[in-house]
Amino acid sequence: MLKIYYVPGTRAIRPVWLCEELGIPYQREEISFEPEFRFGSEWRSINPVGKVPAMHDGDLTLFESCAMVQVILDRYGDGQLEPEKGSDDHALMQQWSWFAESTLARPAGEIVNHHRAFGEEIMPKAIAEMEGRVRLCLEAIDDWMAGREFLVDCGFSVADINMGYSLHLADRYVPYDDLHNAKAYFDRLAARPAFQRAIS
Ligand SMILES: N[C@@H](CCC(=O)N[C@@H](CS)C(=O)NCC(=O)O)C(=O)O
Repeated sequence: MLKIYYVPGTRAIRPVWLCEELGIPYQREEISFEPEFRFGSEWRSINPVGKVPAMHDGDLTLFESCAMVQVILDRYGDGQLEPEKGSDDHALMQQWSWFAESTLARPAGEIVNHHRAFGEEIMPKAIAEMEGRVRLCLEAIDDWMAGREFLVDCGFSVADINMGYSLHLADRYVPYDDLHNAKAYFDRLAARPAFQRAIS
């Protein structure tokens, strides 16, 4: 059975959400987010950079959340939640999945890391620069979502799972209530019972 290492509020939500959407059996193991645990040899033998999440499937160990989502889909998805491989929609699904993690979640995650690392000594100019990059991404999503229900026209896909977590993260530091398409899109995702189960 799949085993997903989980900390509430982290990117572990992505693979858990996918399993909840598709009814894929998995074991959720909650671990400590304390640095003492994450940077200890036991956890670093699973996730070599001391981050969360990680996953086992048999002998396979993975430590990138969007890769976990894709592998779970490939192995257990039965063709669900992704457009036909090679199609334009499939390409867009991949683009938005990569965008979610490498373009939006990167500056948003660095804001979190700076607050954690520097506390009161936070550097306002650095934070403002990162917030600006998050905002640009949110505006791009807002434009794209005009007249759309989900990222890819053929329906809810794993791109929405990957993006849903990033929007959840971004909202904590760069609220975007004024971006009505992006906000309504996230509210639709957040209302899904599988998302609710994944974050609880
Ligand atoms: N690209 C990685 C990023 C993992 C990541 O940054 N996880 C955060 C929690 S959501 C973390 O462990 N942060 C602690 C740290 O960076 O030390 C993924 O998608 O799994």
